[in-house]
Amino acid sequence: MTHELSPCNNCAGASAPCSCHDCREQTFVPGESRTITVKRTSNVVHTCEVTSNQRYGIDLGLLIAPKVLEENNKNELVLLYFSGDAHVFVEKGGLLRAGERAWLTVSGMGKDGVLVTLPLMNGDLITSDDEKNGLTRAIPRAKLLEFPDKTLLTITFKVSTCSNSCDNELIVYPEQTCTLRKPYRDETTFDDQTLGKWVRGPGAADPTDLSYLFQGTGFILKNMTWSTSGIGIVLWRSFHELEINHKYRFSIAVRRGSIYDPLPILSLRLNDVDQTAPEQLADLVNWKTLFFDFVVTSLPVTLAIYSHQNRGIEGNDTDLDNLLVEEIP
Ligand SMILES: [Ca+2]
Repeated sequence: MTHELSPCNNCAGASAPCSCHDCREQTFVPGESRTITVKRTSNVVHTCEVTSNQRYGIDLGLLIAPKVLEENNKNELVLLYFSGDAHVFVEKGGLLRAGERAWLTVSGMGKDGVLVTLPLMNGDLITSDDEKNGLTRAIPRAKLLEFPDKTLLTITFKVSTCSNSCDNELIVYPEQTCTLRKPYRDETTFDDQTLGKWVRGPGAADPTDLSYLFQGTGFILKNMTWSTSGIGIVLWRSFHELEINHKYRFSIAVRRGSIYDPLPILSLRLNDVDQTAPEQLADLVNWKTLFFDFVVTSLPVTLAIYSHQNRGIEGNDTDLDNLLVEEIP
């Protein structure tokens, strides 16, 4: 088999041209037992001369597939349960030898259906620390977040068997896969001057009740209650995409929307039941975050903001922003 690296990494920077691009790659399946002949070379980078041959008595079937350290026992990489980067780990032993080269990639289908490959090592030298303790490399969290939820990630690890030869053989470790799980997050900021997927309820029945106002860095939603009655659901939405037994937080930033009495009184509801105590909003300046946490037991889940103040045009005015439904640990 001819592998895809051409010219090989070691010759790319050489001062003299090198023609030995026909590198070979050895692939095997777990459990397979095979003895390979590996050419050992000198450390002279520019010549690629083979100065000695050495046989590794390695049973390739005993090579241990790389693993993602943060994955759970269901073979899932759940971003919700750790912070920062994930890490690929290759056990010490096997073919981990300081000074030799390795290729480590994580790949999966990107959002647009195109295969995305993250090169964690691209012909980089294995260090003595890697050889001694096993090799660990980070998968940047920001890169993982660019994949869709439930992406099947494939981890591929290859090593050259000499640091300087072009005529090397790449040994491919058993492939590892795990499923990426991203926490659910759905935020409505009103910055596009729409309600997004939220629906106006009887607590803001008149089309003129709700309006958008630019404040600082974006738009907020104002409920000026021009209707004759301001009581009832202001905004609601049914969620079909949440997952049973997963935990979520529903939150919104609110404050009093004008100097006129009476004060607005709001609560948050889950399936038509109050989950926060009705809260009177007296502060015209500072936002207050109303929130509650819930575990999904059946679908769909209907979330709502409920107005308990039964007044229309006089007072009962509210500012609302940043409606957020997010999965939590
Ligand atoms: Ca906003």
